[in-house]
Amino acid sequence: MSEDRELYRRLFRTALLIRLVEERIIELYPSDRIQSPVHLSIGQEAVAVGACDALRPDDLVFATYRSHGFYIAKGGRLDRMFAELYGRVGGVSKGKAGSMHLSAPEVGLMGSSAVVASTIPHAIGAALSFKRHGNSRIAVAVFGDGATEEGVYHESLNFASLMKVPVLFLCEDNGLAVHSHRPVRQSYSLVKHAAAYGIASRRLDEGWDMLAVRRATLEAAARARAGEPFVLEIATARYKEHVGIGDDFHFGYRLESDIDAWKKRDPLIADKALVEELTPAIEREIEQAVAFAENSPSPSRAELLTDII
Ligand SMILES: Cc1ncc(C[n+]2csc(CCOP(=O)(O)OP(=O)(O)O)c2C)c(N)n1
Repeated sequence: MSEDRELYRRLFRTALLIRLVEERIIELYPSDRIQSPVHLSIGQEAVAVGACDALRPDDLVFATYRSHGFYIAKGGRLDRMFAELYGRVGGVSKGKAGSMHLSAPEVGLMGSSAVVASTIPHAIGAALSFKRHGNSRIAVAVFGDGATEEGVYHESLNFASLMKVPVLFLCEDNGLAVHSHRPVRQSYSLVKHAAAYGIASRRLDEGWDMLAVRRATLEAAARARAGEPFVLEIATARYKEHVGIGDDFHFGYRLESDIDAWKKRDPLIADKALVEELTPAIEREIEQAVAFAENSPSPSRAELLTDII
């Protein structure tokens, strides 16, 4: 197998794993065994997969509440993720964090947060520490386009630019903040805006293309590693509703035809032969993780006040 083909298969397998995990979540959700709101990333997998593959294992990622994709792409254990969603002690945070606050520090996913933009300054702090220690690691702040309307995003750009910290700002631009489209919320272009802070940037429109995302991230990460903060904005599409497992086209705030246009280019839909080949083994992996969650006990009352701030 050629190197290119092998790389494509590796990325494709991880992306398909993320999609099938979230489709399993959709099946399980009505049973109420998942004790947490869920923000699905179906449609956006290529960003997490392409970006994480371009990072070194010791680079740190700080994510958002839509973080199943980044958790899996960074190498987090699937059984502990399902147990976390179930609110069980086998979960990554003993069931206290749920879907919105996944973390897997052992593989460099440092945290996720329901508070929009709140993990961006955490990434800056990590990057500052890398700089102080003189090592070549980078920190990646992942956020949606809506997060760029928070003051802390702007403060973070300013601080990163002044201090020249090794940070990659990675924007998943799905064009929506809950039900509001980007043009009614922003009058600026992210890349022009970065330039105003003296920060290099790039926008990638082909957010369905895992290899293109990987290439763009490799370049951006190299700049960040050299102490040049970088903004990488990647266009993508959220197929499902903002929070929950449904399709919400009946609300009329977005068009199904726009999403269909993304689906036509989505390799997880277009490459049927590879989906068919890889699905059975992935489904077995998912079932083992679900079984782990089902068999993990609920936390006892004595756990109520442990490990919390
Ligand atoms: C500080 C803060 N303000 C408002 C909210 C309510 N809220 C939850 S998600 C969201 C939209 C965020 O959109 P975006 O950053 O683009 O991420 P996406 O959901 O599209 O992935 C808002 C406003 C919040 N959780 N935190």
